Amino acid sequence: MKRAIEISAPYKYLTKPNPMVGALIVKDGEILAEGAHEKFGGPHAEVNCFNAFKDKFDFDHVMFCTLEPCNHHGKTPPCTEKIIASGIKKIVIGSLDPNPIVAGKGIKRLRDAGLDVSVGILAPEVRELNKFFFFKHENKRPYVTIKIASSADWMSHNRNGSTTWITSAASRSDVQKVRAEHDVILTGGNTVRDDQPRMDARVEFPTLQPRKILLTSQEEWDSNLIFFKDKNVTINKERNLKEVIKDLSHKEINSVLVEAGPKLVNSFLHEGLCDQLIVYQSPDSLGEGGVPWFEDNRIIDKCGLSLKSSYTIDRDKKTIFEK
Ligand code: AOF
Ligand code: ZN
Repeated sequence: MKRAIEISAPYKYLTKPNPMVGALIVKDGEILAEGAHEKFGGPHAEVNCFNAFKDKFDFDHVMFCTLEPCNHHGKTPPCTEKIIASGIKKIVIGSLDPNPIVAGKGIKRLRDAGLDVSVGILAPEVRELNKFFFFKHENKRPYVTIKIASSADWMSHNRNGSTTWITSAASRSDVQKVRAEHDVILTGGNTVRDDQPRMDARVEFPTLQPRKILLTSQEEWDSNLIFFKDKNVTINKERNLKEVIKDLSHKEINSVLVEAGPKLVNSFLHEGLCDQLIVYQSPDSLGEGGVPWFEDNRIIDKCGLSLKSSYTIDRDKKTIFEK
């Protein structure tokens, strides 16, 4: 199962919002075929694994699959039918699929067809790898990450509007990876107007780009702004953030990254809509001329966030708080 998880992981940025899944065919402790779910909308891991297997099945073959095989007609036909038709008799599954259209039904179908099914091998590892996927289906809403870049004295920017980078180039490049991990980047009108960001994931590996959502009451936007160049933007005029997130819950979206100014960030925090806060913090202070990130100094605690990790990136510190 460790190997099945391992072969699924490289497709992290191409399968989202689908889970990373790996499958193996094993006989007498030897791996005879491997397959992974390689891209969103593409064949599932089990199918790729069967395609890599050229032999005939007997009673000693076992299929290992990190996630419960699907039993629904989605973008691809159900894996359960393919498994049953193959003639394999035993299957070992990492974790149940939390997606309500699959959950438990895949396993029931396999057992009803007479297969020997074991479940729950390295389930915590499968879960951890597919954290946003599990969160979305178990909580019926996407996981919300807020990312901020802060001065040492917790300021966001200079009051006089002068634009200097607060954090180092290494931190800003780390942010690109965080963007690539999420399905949506959400920002506000002030940020798009003042900072002129592109807000795409500029990484050196292939990735599906996150969709962009702009929360704004402004009617007209200059489509020449770089933010709008990739035609990947939805403008949302909804002011109630709970409604914004609720609306996303019905879509194929597991995670949202909020990259905005203090006003919108504080609104998300006050609504308790933050599952993870990532702070990139420079060793330099902005002092009197700075605009503070937080309206309430205890907001991190009040949101139920606690310190998960902290380490240095170049001259900055990256700190992650999580629920
Ligand atoms: C599997 N094997 O490799 C994966 C599964 O739209 P579809 O047809 O691609 O189905 C997506 C759903 O199927 C996804 O939300 C999850 O529940 C399950 N993913 N299942 O048997 C796989 N990636
Ligand atoms: Zn499937």
